[in-house]
Amino acid sequence: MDYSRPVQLTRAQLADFHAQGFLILPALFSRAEVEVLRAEVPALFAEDTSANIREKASGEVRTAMGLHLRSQVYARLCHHPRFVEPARQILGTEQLYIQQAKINAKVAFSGEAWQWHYDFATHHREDGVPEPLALNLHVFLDDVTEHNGPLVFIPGSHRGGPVRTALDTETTSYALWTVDNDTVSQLARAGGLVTAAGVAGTALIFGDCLVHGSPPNMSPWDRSIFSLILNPIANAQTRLARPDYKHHRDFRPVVPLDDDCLLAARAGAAS
Ligand SMILES: O=C(O)CCC(=O)C(=O)O
Repeated sequence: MDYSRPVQLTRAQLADFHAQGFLILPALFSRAEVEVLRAEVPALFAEDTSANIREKASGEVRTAMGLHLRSQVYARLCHHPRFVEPARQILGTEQLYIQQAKINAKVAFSGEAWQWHYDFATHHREDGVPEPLALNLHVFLDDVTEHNGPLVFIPGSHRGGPVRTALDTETTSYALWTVDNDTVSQLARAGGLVTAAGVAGTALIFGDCLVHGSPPNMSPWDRSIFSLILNPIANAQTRLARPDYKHHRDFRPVVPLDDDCLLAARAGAAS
């Protein structure tokens, strides 16, 4: 991977994204960059804030939200050209705002599931987002394997548009609009299932109607993934019901920083 230039997706990758609904970009961020990101995590998880949402059973942090407002390093990551440029390319606009910036952790032995869902169900029903355009961009902060609670995608499940959902407030501590088993079976019969695994630094990009979920982490290995949601400003939320950390209200366009912005943050901190 050439880390010296902003990543432009190839035509084949763009075609794949539209056909499958997601991309897996192995080692998009280097080990050194991942270390800069990981170094922030203990202090963020230790904060006593409603933006740190805890697992139902263990009380461990399940998701830590609003991160670009809580950490300079994560603010840089949200403006990283390797995230922003592909998002601009896919969506065909430079006018994107940061909708959500979080880490989903799954602690060894106790990290809980994310039920089958697609993101637009929540964006539309909770926040009044008009169209399923938002992109979810992930970077793995740990190696993610089939054992430690990886995301599982149903390829092509976005193609028929939004499917039926119901609000699940019981299964986990995070209320989610979920897809029922019959619909998942039908979609998986057509598209199969893909496990999104890779070494730390691997990135994912997936669309707002792609059905996905992730199993509990019963392995002895932690699993943390950073997730940035970028949405076109023209498609912004129309209902400000949820807290800012779940859907940010700053609709200014995200402007990419230099490609070395993460390593520069570490150099700045050391000097
Ligand atoms: O972190 C996970 O396992 C699930 C994340 C997810 O479903 C999402 O970002 O929409």
